[in-house]
Amino acid sequence: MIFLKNATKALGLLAVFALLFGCGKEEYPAVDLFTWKAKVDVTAKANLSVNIESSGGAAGSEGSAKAVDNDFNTKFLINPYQSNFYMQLSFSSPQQVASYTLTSGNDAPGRDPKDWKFSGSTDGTTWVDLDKRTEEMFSGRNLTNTYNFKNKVPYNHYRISISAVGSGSLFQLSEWRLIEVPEEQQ
Ligand SMILES: [Ca+2]
Repeated sequence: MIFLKNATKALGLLAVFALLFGCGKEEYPAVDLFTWKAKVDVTAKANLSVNIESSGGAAGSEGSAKAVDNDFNTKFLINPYQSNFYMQLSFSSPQQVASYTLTSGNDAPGRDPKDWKFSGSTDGTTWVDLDKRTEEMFSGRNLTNTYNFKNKVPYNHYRISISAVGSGSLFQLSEWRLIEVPEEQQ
């Protein structure tokens, strides 16, 4: 009983110290609720184009449309993959994209993207490099990795140029999503 009483006293003292010195107090950044904008997945507003298509066409069972259908259980597959391969999403009005996700396929990790660059363009001709990744890995199948970077400019076109896959001569991807991130959240 004495031990319990002492333990209770000790806990009480700890609680007082915590209150006095602010232990455990959460710190939130100042947010103006009137101007705050949420991060938004804008993929559905865009049109996808690719420079290498699946053998069954864009609308085929493993065509490029499957990379942006918001379904992790469908995938885009090309055979053979070539190192000049890219996918492009184009918007009718510019979007301030500063994050994207890639979701690995259901099988064969060697077909996952490994090296790539992510670029933005206003006119679809002149490109600005926004993000570059090398030796990327997916730690599981149908697994989503998120890639964040800073970008203040709203672009009409975004392109991911995949210069290497894990191994072999095929490429596959379950999903590619673009996220609009307001400047104050970057
Ligand atoms: Ca999909």
